[in-house]
Amino acid sequence: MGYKGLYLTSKESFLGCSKPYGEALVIIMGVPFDATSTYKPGARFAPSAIRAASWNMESFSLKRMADACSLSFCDVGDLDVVPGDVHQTLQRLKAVVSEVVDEGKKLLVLGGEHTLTLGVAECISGVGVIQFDAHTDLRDDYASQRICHATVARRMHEAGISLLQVGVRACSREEYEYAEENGIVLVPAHEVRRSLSYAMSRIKEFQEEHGKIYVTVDVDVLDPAFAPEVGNPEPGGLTITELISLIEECHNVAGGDVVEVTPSGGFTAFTAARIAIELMFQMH
Ligand SMILES: [Mn+2]
Repeated sequence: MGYKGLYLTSKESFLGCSKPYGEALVIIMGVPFDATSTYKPGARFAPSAIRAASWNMESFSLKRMADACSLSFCDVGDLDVVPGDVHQTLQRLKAVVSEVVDEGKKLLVLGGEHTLTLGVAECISGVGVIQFDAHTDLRDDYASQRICHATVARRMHEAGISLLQVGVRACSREEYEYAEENGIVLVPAHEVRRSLSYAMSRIKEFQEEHGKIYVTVDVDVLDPAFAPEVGNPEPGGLTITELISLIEECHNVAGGDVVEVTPSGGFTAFTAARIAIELMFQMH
């Protein structure tokens, strides 16, 4: 397994019920990386915190009448990142993701900072990206960085990837205008709160247009009441129930990630683990 041997370190698996790599449809991988944080660092600690949370959660879902441990997934551990070097880390990430995708498998990445989405989504051909996020991340540069958590959506759009951004409530006028001019669809948080069915219909439309989708969940899409431990908390967000309902509308999911959790002993890692479980169900 070329790159996987070179770049991955082993960790105890998500939910503690990982299947052998060869049999698995979904590959879970942690990316413990947070070099470009501009407010609260610590997302590098999230993959292990999310796994630890998952060991203390029920894998059986009463709502779905299904057990997440019966799903076909393999947790391959963490990417061997290059601390402080976003370019080299993205290169390593792309190498591993390409190999996994070439084998016909789907990726579910546990971040890490949001920048890593660039290294995953670009390797899955023909996907439209549904981005759950408080922020548009459409800046051309931020804090003198062109590749960082605040520019990730802009770089994806420039790479030819279509975007639907759901739960947004923090963007500059320039970012808003860029979205308008470039056909990037925004479903702001206040629209989601006003009408969940409206948000669902936009997700459905986007999927009909793009077929395969990639789902990136920046956990700050949730209101800080539900997810206080994130890199850039922004009041006025979604409830976890709303977010799960929207994730359930995502079908034909070719890949996804859960990013920007900065664990510090609270419950946000549990929330992130729940989101990862729901994404994994949608990938089967
Ligand atoms: Mn964000």
